[in-house]
Amino acid sequence: MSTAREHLPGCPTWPEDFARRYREAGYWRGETFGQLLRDRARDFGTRVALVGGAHRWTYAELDARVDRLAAGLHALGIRSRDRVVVQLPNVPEFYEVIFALFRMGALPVFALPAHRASEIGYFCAFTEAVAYVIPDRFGGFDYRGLAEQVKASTPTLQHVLVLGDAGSHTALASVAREPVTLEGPSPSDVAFFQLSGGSTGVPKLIPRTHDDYLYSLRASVDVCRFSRDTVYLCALPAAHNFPLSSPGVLGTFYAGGTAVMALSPSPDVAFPLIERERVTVTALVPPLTMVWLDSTLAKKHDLSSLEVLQVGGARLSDEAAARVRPTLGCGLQQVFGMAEGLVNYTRLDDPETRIVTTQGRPMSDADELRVVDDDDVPVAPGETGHLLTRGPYTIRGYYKAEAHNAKAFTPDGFYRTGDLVRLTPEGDLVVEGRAKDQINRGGDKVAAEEVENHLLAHPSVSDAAVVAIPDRFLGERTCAVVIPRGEAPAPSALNAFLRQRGLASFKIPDRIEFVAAFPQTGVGKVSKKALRDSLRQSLSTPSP
Ligand code: OOB
Repeated sequence: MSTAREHLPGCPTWPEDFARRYREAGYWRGETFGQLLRDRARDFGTRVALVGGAHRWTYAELDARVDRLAAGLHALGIRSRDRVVVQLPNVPEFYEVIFALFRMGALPVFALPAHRASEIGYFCAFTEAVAYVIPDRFGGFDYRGLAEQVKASTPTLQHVLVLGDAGSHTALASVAREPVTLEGPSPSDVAFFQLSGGSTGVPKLIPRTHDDYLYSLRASVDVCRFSRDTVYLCALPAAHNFPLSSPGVLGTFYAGGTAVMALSPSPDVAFPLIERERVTVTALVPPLTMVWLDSTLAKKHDLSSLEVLQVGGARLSDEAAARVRPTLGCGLQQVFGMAEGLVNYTRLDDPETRIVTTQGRPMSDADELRVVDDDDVPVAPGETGHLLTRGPYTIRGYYKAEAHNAKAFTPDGFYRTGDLVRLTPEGDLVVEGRAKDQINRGGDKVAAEEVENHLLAHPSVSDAAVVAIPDRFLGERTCAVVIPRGEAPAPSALNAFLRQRGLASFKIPDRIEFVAAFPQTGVGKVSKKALRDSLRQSLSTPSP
């Protein structure tokens, strides 16, 4: 195995002494994703890897399709380390595409189906992407028009590959060629970019290597006891770190199990799939968990195969957590993770109270945690503080973000998660809040500054501050507090303006309030805490 290759410029990496230690301790084993699929095809060739739509692909079929697609992408001119923005819904082809890219060392940038021109244009431009992969239509939206728009403003973008009716672009189905031998990546190479939920004006890109991500899969598979008998339902957006790798679909492949794709997480789509495919495990965010718990469909479908429901992405209330087993008849596993790395799980055999009241503990004994005060000084045991973390699958920096990295990481390489946590005497984490300027809208992360910048572009907006307001269903919703310039615009007009600027719909404020001035902190900055507090008082009636 060679590790001598230069790293991709702009991707901070682990210091050599850490890398050596992680290799020597066996965390990094010199595997790559391309080889992983090859190995599974060899060992489990005839077993079903992936079910979705009309497809039912065995490991051997998936492997062969990946080889053909990789050859076709290579024939188009896509090369090792080229960036490719992938924005596909929960279809089997998602994995065909990303494994083809993995195998040739090209780098998927994982966009979500909800992203629009603002986000996609930025990802394509920032990563200098050469290709963009989309469905023709999904969720009532035509991605081909979006691709036109993005292509016009991204000089590097040469290919738009469409799953389905390609229109003026290239049909993904037409790309495959006879397999050719391609030089694969090194295990220490970046494999892809995940997106950060972030708190800054633009989303940050998270470079994950084959070595580190495969270790996170192996550890996840171990903790979650995935095996050849696992049937995993992918109900959350496939590109998100949780259903991708905690242990998710990639963990399912690692274990030789079967992944089933649900185009929607709603009970009318997911429950029949659980019944038909005898699904054993799936992952949801808290609001969807509430929908499943309250669904009358639970009685109409046989969900008895379901052993574990994983819930994460946002804080699950203890009350909802306690309802999972009695209502759905399966175990609960809380998952507190982040695309930057660290993932905490409650363990399957933990006592019920620990599962219901905590967000679990790190999956690896090599995860280092610090809980500190505002000055980076460790708090007393059991006190709430900022969570910092470092380890063999937690990044050391975002892609091409030197100035931001200096703030987001400590000098000795700990990632500042922005989460406020406390540690229980048993060593479990409880998420108590958040210090980062972000709204966690039921698992969908909204960076306040990003929305504020878009609002500030409106001629009638003098200043804007975006904050979270409590919500019974989503946990939090987004409120934009605006100081108007002259007469206040209609909230609907402001939201239409944001949509027209191409902002993903989950980032459009749920509520807009107009004020004459913002409360200030001692040093004259906007006090978001005071804003949140005053909104909480004035919004005692739930908004429609
Ligand atoms: C997951 O990843 P991201 O990158 O979308 O968001 C990470 C952030 C965390 O820093 C934390 O603020 C929040 O989401 N979060 C939770 C949580 N899980 C994530 N907050 C409270 N309780 C939880 N259980 O969201 C993610 C990645 C991998 C696995 C699971 C979730």
